[in-house]
Amino acid sequence: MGILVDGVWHSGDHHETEEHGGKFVRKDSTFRSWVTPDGAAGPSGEDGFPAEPGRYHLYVVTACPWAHRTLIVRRLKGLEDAVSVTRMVPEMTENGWCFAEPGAEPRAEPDPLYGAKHLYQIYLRADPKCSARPTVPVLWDKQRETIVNNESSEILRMFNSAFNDFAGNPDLDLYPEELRKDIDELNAEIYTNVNNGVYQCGFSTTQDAYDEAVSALFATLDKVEARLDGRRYLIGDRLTEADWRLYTTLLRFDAAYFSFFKCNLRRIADYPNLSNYLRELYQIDGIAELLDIEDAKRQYYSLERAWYGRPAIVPRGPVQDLTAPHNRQRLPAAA
Ligand SMILES: N[C@@H](CCC(=O)N[C@@H](CS)C(=O)NCC(=O)O)C(=O)O
Repeated sequence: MGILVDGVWHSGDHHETEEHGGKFVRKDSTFRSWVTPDGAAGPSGEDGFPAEPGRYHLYVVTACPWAHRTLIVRRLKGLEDAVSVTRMVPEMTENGWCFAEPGAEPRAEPDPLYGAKHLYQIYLRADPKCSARPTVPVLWDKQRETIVNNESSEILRMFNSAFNDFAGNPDLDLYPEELRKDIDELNAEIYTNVNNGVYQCGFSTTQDAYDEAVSALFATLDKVEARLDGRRYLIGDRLTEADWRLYTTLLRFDAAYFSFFKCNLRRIADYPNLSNYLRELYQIDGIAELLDIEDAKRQYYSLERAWYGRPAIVPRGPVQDLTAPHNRQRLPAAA
């Protein structure tokens, strides 16, 4: 998990937890411009890029929960023809994320734009003096040949509203005006304690930091379990971005976070509401195929090499069936 400093690539682990008492503190994303329908500035005055079909490219690792959520919204909005995608190899290497060799991977491709080998080369193309962690997802502008944005929560919002003129599903709104306050509040807690919380459990380098993270994670999961008792979805009777942001963590939980990140007080399978809710979302048309859970296991366990200096061993289990029926029809959903 290397890092770029002033345009120079440094391999190795650079999480600097010792500066934060053993806690994992995620760095803010670097590129924060916005695509808007007409190229006007973004919601907080960010540089604007105009939405145009075929102009933007998404670099992802499907195993990454942050990248996965942008793929989900791209799919739900019907943006497959408008925004192209390259999937990278789901394995963390000395050189960070890598593009696949032609034909070598079942679910990853070479870089179609520049023939790059590593993601950090794409960051350097955007800014030769770049200082950043080369993370996925990356939204790339083929015309200006630069990174528009590498923050998934923002890419998700752009896909939701900027490309409606050529989206297959322009009427779908995952962040409706009247629900924004509730969505933002839930997102904040779920991001801190769950989406990022699992990483804090896994990346902590002191017992206290881990103990704090694991308590907060399960306190929030317990709360969400209770919330889903009377509501079909997180906000109520309609799916919003809050659900899809939670979904990508729930989907990886039992297969990766429970074991590899020591998030092991309970499995999602042990929560009746969360597990049924997870299966409902997984079974929505077009969703399951966006991630093969084996890729997620491969991605997380690939860290064993960097952490323990030996080849990674990917565990066989757990046995789980996300296609099994769910019971969520008992709660009302909006038409
Ligand atoms: N805040 C970013 C986080 C993205 C992120 O951390 N992605 C991980 C993959 S799961 C990554 O690329 N990590 C590489 C690294 O940290 O070096 C977002 O939501 O887009």
